[in-house]
Amino acid sequence: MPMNMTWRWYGVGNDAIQLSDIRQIPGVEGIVWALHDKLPGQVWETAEIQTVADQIRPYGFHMDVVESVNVSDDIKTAGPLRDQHIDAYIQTIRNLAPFGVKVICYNFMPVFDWTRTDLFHPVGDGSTALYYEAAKIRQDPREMADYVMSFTEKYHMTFPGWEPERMAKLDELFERYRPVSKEDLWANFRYFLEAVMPVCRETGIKMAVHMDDPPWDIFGLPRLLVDEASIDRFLKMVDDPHNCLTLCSGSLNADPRNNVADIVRKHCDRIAFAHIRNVKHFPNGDFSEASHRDCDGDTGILDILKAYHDCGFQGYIRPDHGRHLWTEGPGTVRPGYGLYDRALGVMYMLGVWDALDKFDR
Ligand SMILES: [Mn+2]
Repeated sequence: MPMNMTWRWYGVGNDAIQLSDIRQIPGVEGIVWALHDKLPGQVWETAEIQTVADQIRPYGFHMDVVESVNVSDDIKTAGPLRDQHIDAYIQTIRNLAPFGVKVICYNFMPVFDWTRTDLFHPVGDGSTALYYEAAKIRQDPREMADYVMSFTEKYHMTFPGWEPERMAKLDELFERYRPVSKEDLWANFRYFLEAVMPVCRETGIKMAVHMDDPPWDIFGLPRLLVDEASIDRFLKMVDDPHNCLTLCSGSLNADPRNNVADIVRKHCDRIAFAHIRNVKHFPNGDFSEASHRDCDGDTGILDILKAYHDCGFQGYIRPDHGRHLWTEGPGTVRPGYGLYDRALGVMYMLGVWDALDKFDR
């Protein structure tokens, strides 16, 4: 104790998993939530937040962590609506504060959010998992976007960061990002953070940026939060205790050179939210997501949990993506967000944590 175990849930009518199911998983204290029908740049209204609060709270869960309040392309590219969208973001933070929200997870990835080439790749034991085939990402971004969007069409399921409204204008989006260099993107990031830090100080809400997933440039688009050096730069750029990390172990360790446990030890006080995900690497640069068990992947889950425990981590933590097990498959489950493997992940993490609490004093 006392890290705070949470569970990402997509909302009524948007997630097959019920809050009553989640309550039966030992140790889950809070729901990581969002208003998933909001487009980047829009204000989250109090009444809309209240609706979700009324769903979550009767089950005894807190709603301290929001994932995600998405950052608009105008903010990322310094487009004409940048300041208007920042004002909307600030208003959203103000509207979230009275509900007890403590952490906003977001990302600053250009065009695409997380990127995978197969959402239901066979793991070998009958389960499936998200998979990244390096050769496919060297080709046409449209092909990959069409693949991901085919799930949206077939199963009426939209993915955060893959809004159909944005993906319909993919060529236009690429045009907008074309003149934005990596240094420009850093400058736009800084502009955004410096604008929202005052309301964060006022409300106590921490902005916790998610790592880029995967942590390298894709399709010629720059990506910023990719390794220890870029995380150092980010934290120094806006050196405020409200400027924090969502340290996603699986995103970072998609590049096997990233030692996540070292980063935990270095920046524990600036990690507001820990995503625990295990990844298995293949020699050709492909990777597959794996069960949370340390030996099923290469991410070093035990080292990472030990690092958090040693630091006395008191932030929020959740199982990140899981495999799809048993009856879970296309159409019955959000890719990466099934019930069973994430529940197993919770128990694995709590098992390790409880053992460290008891024996590693
Ligand atoms: Mn993550």
